[in-house]
Amino acid sequence: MKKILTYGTFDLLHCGHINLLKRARELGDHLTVGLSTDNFDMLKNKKSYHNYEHRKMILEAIRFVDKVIPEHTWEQKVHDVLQNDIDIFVMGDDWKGHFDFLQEYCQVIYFPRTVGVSTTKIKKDFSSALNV
Ligand code: C2G
Repeated sequence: MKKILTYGTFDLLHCGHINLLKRARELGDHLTVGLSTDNFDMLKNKKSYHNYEHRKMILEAIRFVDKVIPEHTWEQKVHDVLQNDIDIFVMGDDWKGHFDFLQEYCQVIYFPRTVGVSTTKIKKDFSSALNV
């Protein structure tokens, strides 16, 4: 069984997230997603609209996602790769190069980001539409 791993916040889920999850899952037989906890989001200077439990529920409903684990720290990736017997680590290419150190443990693939959509843009578009 070829096992895939990726990480993210996945707030206000959109087609960019789905494209990433779909392509990741299509590389193998099982996709684990390391979902950023609310505390880790703060370390990433992010404030999610949906809390961790709701973002987890939403991800677990996606047919491309087989398992969701919490992402608490930047340092847990090697442990997660080894503990989950991961073959391929995947991220969008806005992270290109950041996780090459994992090549010692698994294949590392960066997929092109989906252009024109982001959680930040969704929030901005809503706030301007509501003139807030
Ligand atoms: N993504 C994408 N296209 C977009 C938006 C996002 O391919 N238009 C990808 C990102 O590159 C990432 C994944 O979707 O691989 C999740 O995006 P975020 O929730 O923004 O994740 P991020 O905050 O980048 O967290 O340790 C890694 C971090 O937790 C990554």
